[in-house]
Amino acid sequence: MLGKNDRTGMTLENLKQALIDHLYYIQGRDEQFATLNDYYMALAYTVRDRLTDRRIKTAQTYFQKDTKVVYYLSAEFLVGRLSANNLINLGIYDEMKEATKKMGLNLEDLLEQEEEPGLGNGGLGRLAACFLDSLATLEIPAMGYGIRYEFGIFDQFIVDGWQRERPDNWLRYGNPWEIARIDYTVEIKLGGHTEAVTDAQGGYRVRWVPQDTVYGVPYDTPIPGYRNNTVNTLRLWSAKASEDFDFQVFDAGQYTQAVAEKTFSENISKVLYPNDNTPQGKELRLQQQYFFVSCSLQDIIRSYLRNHDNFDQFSNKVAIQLNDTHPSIGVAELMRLLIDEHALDWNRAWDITRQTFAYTNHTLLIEALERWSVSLFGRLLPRHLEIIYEINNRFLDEIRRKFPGDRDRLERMSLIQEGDDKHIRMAYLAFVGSHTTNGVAALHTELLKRDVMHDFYEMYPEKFQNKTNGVTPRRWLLMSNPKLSDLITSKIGDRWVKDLSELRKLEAFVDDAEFQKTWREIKQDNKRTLADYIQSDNNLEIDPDSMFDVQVKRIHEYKRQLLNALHVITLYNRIKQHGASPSDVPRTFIFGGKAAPGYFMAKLVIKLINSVAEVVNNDPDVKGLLKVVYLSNFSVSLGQITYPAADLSEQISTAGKEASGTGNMKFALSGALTIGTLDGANVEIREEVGEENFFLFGLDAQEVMAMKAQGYNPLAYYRNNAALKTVIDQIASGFFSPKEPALFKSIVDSLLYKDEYMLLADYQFYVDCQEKVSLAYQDQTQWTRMSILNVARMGKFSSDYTISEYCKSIWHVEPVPVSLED
Ligand code: DL6
Repeated sequence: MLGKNDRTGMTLENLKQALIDHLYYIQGRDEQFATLNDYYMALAYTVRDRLTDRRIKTAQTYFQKDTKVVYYLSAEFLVGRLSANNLINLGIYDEMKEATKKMGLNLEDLLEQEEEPGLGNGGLGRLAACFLDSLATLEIPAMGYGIRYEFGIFDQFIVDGWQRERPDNWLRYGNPWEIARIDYTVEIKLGGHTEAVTDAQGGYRVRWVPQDTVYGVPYDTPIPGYRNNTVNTLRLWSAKASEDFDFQVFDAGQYTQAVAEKTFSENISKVLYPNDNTPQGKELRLQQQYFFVSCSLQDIIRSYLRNHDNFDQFSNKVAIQLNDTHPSIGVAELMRLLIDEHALDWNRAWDITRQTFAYTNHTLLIEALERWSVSLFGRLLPRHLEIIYEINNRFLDEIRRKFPGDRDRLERMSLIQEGDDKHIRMAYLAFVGSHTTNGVAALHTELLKRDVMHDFYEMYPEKFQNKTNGVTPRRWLLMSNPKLSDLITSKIGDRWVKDLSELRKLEAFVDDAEFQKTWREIKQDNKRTLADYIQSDNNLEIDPDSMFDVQVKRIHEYKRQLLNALHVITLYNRIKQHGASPSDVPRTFIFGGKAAPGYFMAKLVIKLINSVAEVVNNDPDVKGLLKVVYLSNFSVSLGQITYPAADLSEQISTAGKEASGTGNMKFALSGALTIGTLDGANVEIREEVGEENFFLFGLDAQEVMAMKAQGYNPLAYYRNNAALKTVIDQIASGFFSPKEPALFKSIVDSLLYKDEYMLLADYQFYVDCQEKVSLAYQDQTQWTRMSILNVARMGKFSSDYTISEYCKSIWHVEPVPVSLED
């Protein structure tokens, strides 16, 4: 029977034997010479065997039952390290710990060997990973499709306060979790031209004659559900040259050129673009998007046709979610495949396409909405450009019928932005080509409807839905905060792991002094763990008794790390001027996050934070009261020790700019209190945890817009606020950069003369609110109470809940349990 034989058994003895076998037969090592990495690989293969059993059984079940399957298309999957998660979900973490111990090894040391696959930039990619975990846990037939980047998000290191980047060669030692499925390789066309042909029935068809072709090779990673038999698949595509060499060039004696061209086509899956919320419009990026989308759609059709001989049931069996616009070329590609390759007529193909796709929007930043230059697009995808023009013509006709004579509206809603340099608006294509569009938090969805996609909302209000983001409780509580998890389980049982709303039961213990004490001790332990990490990585001693005030996320002007830095300087000045006051709570300010390598202002903000740290950390007058730390190379793994150690979570974006945020949820789930604006999911977090347990400050989205409309003048704030003026003057005069006094001039100028993100308007609200935080922190009993209530009321932000809502009202899919019995 599956799962019970020696090869895949779950007993301690089975696991130990499997480790030894894999070490010997796969790694080719005996115990005497094996390195830690060899043992890690043996462990990963041991776990993978057990997953393979279940993965095959899962696939068979879906096939036999001909279930509807959700396909989640995403250019990013930031899955984090897999080993511990897989052990936990399989329910063999403790057995493996024992088995490794018996072999004289420490399981945690082995788990540390795993390279983290950095196949994403931040929130969007990590959300996709949480969703995969939830889909498998909820037993939903599902598959993730993306790109197997050879180089993930760059490694960040800090030199003299500046961010430096190094390529992330994560596949260097091999990846034991993936299996290449060469048999499912597909061919992708690029470039060239189209021509009209007549088919056998005398009908008119279009043939795409490409300039190049490249192969997509799938690599499968198993995604197990929590303690069930479901193991879904994440299928990532790697580009492979279609011929080993171009034989014509080769025959002409140009051997090296022939090889170089081969490498060139393999560049498609070489590297992840390191931009978060800022698309670049580069040709390689469009190639990447088309490459993985076409591979995936061909694969989906192949799989569908195993059980069907026509497309009548396609949208009843296939639900495809577009994670942002990155895969939105899928709308045109599915049309092309159905019309050109499977001979469907336009209307039928269009119905199927729209009933199959749904689109998630993840940003309100206008500059982040993807647009492709028509000329670039037409060069790479000539057939798709024709299809998009046809979709647009029909769509414009629809608008004309509904709003006769409204020319401005036609221009505003057209999929093609006219002008000297025409562009395709990918968000509009995604909307028009799908049955549902959703935002990722209630406020975000409202702003989409009211503002960014208002015309579309007027025309098709029923197509808009909200699906507030969530995070998986497995990684973001059970795995990253084991002590808190154990405490919670000891009080309310372990059902919360699969049903986070169970955490509400913790409210019964909120005033229990013993429980509060243990709660505090656990936070203290987690703070010590982070302090130890900082000691070894930053060579900096921090005090676990100080308040850990943490802002970790991508560095972006709208996220306002700079506002946080202004507050640090304000406190520093106050202590320098007046000495420590009784209300001063010792604080450690912890920052972390990567800036896009080409984003000058974001990199300058990192330099400023590190320059402030240099001054503050070396000034004896503030010793014991203030410390500033920059965590380099923030990642999923580093997040796992950072969120559980935080006292205060900084969620301070300009209202109306952060679509949702998910870090805000991870912090609160580990008992940090939030200081935040009414932005993204902060609004709903505050509603859930109670306004008395959340530190709110700043303008709301309406006020931001109104103030902008009136003509915002940041200089007035500077002139009328002495403390703020001092801070900005210090930055401007080189107080933090004595060797280069004008270093931060662009930051100062942008604050004083533009202040796009309204830091100065929010500054005093923020400083005042931070005072309230300090006061609250002095009453540790009250603080602990608030911390417990934050955790207890986080049920809504489980990605299990989010996914169950997608299943119910977008995908219309049901759980399909998998049995291991034959
Ligand atoms: O929905 C996941 C995540 C949100 O939590 C963030 O608020 C949002 O900024 C992020 N959006 C993007 C958008 N685009 N790109 N590329 O990363 O999505």
